[in-house]
Amino acid sequence: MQSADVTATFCATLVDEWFEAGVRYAVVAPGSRSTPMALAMVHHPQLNVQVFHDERSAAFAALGIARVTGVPTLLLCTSGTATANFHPAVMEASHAEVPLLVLTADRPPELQGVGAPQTTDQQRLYGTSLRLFIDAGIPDDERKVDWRGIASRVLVASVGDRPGPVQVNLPFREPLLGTVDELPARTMVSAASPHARTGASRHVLPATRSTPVGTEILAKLAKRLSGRRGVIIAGDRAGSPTAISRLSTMLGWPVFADPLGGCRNENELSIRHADGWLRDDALASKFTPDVVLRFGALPASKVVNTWLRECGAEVVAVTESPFLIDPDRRVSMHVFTDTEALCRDVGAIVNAADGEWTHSWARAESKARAALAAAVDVEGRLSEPYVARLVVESTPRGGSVVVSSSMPIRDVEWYAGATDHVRVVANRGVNGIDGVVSTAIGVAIGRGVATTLLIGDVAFLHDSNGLLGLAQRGVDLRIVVVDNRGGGIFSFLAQRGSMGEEEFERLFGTPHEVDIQRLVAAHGIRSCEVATAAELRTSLLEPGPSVTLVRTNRAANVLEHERLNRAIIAAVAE
Ligand SMILES: Cc1ncc(C[n+]2csc(CCOP(=O)(O)OP(=O)(O)O)c2C)c(N)n1
Ligand SMILES: [Mg+2]
Repeated sequence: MQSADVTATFCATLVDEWFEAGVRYAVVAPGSRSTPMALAMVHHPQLNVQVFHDERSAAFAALGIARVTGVPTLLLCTSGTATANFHPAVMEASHAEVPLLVLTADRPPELQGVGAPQTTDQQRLYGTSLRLFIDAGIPDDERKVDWRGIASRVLVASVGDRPGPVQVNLPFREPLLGTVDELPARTMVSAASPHARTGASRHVLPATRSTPVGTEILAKLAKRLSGRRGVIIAGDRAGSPTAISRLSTMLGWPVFADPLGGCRNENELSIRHADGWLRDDALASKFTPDVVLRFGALPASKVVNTWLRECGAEVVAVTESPFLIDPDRRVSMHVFTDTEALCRDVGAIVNAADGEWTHSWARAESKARAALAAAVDVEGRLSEPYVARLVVESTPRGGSVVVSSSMPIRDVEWYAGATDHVRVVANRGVNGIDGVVSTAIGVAIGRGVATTLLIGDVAFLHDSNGLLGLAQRGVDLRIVVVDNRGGGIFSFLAQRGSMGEEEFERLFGTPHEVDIQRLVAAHGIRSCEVATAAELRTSLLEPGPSVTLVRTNRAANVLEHERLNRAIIAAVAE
């Protein structure tokens, strides 16, 4: 076989193996060295291939797709600096446990280290963010039998106990254009493999882990949890919201319902606004639990996290991946298992809390909800908390809401109503404000349903390259930009009071003069500006892509948060 044909056949084999295992999406950034793999992707009859100009944007889109499908997304670029632009999304994927198959095209070994153009060291480029690195070497038809193994090794590593990104470095020698020959036969997998669904071919996706909780662990849990005053935390990657909500009802324990955990519903024990009243020390002390049962990641609220750290309760953490998030070193027992199995087993053996405990939480939450609903609407004018509520509420049932760091995610966590009619997604692995528009595009592609993005002006401008080609992607993405002319989060931090206005604005407030609507128009995307709740609702009725701009003021926003929190505290204290 000619070397170009070997390369083409090698790439087609990898793509075939990945598709057979369940991979359905590929995101490709343009370049020459990656040609053999790009062609293998677009020539696959069923693989959905999305092209993005900017590699950073491409990587975040792939992240968004992989996050909502739970299946690894292929991500391809050419050699050189292109590969480094994947890095932020690879970091997020690592921390947020999202499976990504990162494919970096490379120059062949003889062009390494000799100053050849567009050539740099791409080995283990993403360092400790990777679950596995493989350099595939120059495709060689003597090693045809190994080709499918390369594809399946990285795939299995990306969907392992701790899902995450893997990198396959792909050195290709010219010529790059070849003809695909017969592919090597698909591997037979024995039914004994934990990932095999059938004996015929590999089906590793989506990964299912339903490990029963052992009796020894259950006995330990019963001792810690039974009959006690507990609270449940359901954060990102908490696992089955239905199982957690059912356990909450059975035990009479409130659930701190982070929107990312899926338990934020109309149930009276679904606690949405505790961040407000836990700011009051006297009130907070009346709600001290004996034990905290935490599923998944921590919420964003500093108030809630500080209260959890300092209230003295024992903390039991349950995670569906072996990695424990415990920055405060408060966890005394960590169970790595399937949430549904754990909830079922614990529900069967643990006695409920006393009724007074359950009632006091339900009462507080219902008062907080009523007070907030009344206070947040001031003649229909839009504040940042109100926008967060309206964006969630206005997203069609079954749709997605993507929320940017940093005030939008907080406003949704603190002030939004129920979110169980939608899927809420945020990049909270490393909390970056980069790539958020592109992540939302990925979410919209991956789920194929209406998607709303709530984002601040700085984060929006940071990833305005996400708008490249958006008008042509056929996705229903409705972007709401809260434009407070800079970083509103910093007005809540100690930095604000510790320096003069001018220095604060220069370093933290960072105002800008960008005309966002004109920027959006340059990309051929519809936009409008709204000032009232009715206008925002109307604007969100229409399918996207669209951008809705809401102008707010950073200083007034701090006061509005204080006003709402006071209203919540007053109502709960009553
Ligand atoms: C990539 C990255 N750079 C910088 C930061 C630090 N940072 C956090 S919030 C923020 C400002 C965000 O402003 P905006 O998007 O307008 O939201 P607002 O705070 O105004 O709601 C910055 C710069 C970050 N988290 N990620
Ligand atoms: Mg802002």
